[in-house]
Amino acid sequence: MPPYRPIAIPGSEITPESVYFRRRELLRLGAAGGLALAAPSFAFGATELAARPGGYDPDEQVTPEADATSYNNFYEFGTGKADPAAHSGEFQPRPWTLTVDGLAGKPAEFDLDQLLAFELEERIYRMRCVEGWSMVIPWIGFPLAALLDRVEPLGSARYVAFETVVRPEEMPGQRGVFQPLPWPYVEGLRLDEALSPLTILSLGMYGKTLPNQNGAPVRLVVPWKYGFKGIKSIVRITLTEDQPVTTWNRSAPSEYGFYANVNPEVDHPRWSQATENRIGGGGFFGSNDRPTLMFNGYGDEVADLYAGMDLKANF
Ligand SMILES: Nc1nc2c(c(=O)[nH]1)N[C@H]1C(S)=C(S)[C@@H](COP(=O)(O)O)O[C@H]1N2
Ligand SMILES: [Mo]
Repeated sequence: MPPYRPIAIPGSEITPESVYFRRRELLRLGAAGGLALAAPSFAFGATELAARPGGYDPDEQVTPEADATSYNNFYEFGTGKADPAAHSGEFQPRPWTLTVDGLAGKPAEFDLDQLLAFELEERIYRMRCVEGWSMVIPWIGFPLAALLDRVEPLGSARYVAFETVVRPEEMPGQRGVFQPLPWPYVEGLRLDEALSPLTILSLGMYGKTLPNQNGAPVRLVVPWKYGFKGIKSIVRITLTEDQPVTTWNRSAPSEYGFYANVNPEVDHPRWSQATENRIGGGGFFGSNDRPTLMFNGYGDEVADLYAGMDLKANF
């Protein structure tokens, strides 16, 4: 069973003028609507989530769009959760150039139209932040593997490095007196993690192009890892032989590992990772806390990547 269902947007429907995705009924995922997702090929619909061992609530729902676009981490626009939505209005995600280079037989540059011409799919993924909150987001994107295939990785390539744009004139968090992080924001994956069919480059969410605060125009989504792996507004992807430097690991190595795998047994030094607070979705009486699952519940798909590794030492 494939882990996703193609969204089937013909390339001809995507033009520079209408960079807008067809809104789908399945975005209306609700208690009743979720049942419509029971198509056998859709592994991450609500019904499947409920059926997974280790058990998410049967009513696990897509996070309200208003929450997913107003509660963000994107330090280039400020360190508060409301800052990215409030202070990303000046950011210009078009035109855009994504350079893919390094240990590649055919390094290349991709503009937005070329990225939109990849076969786009919708993926509803559970997302988990190391801070202890989680969401369920309907992304639109394509497997990173498809992009990497295009540039023909050399046999010596073992890792993939990612880099966010630096634009102090459009990103208030990069021009303040207080610089919370070194820029550019950088991230990395091992090549086999990057080639996992679950790993996508996202160009949209909730049936639309990405809002600036969520990483327009193109960002990484790696659903079994903590959110900081999901680097936003990417301008460069580089195939490397050595393990790349990653922003949070460099800033606080004892708190944020290179692997960033969701592992409820490895506490953050200052707080537990055993449970998570699901943003939005009610919880009128009491909390929205739920147990955190190993690999964020995607173990069936990705546990093999870490066979033989000590995931407490490599967190
Ligand atoms: N460039 C950049 N990418 C980033 C961040 C950032 O500060 N800058 N924050 C990361 C963190 S900590 C999280 S939890 C996710 C949040 O993504 P979301 O706002 O789409 O939920 O983005 C990640 N990607
Ligand atoms: Mo995060």
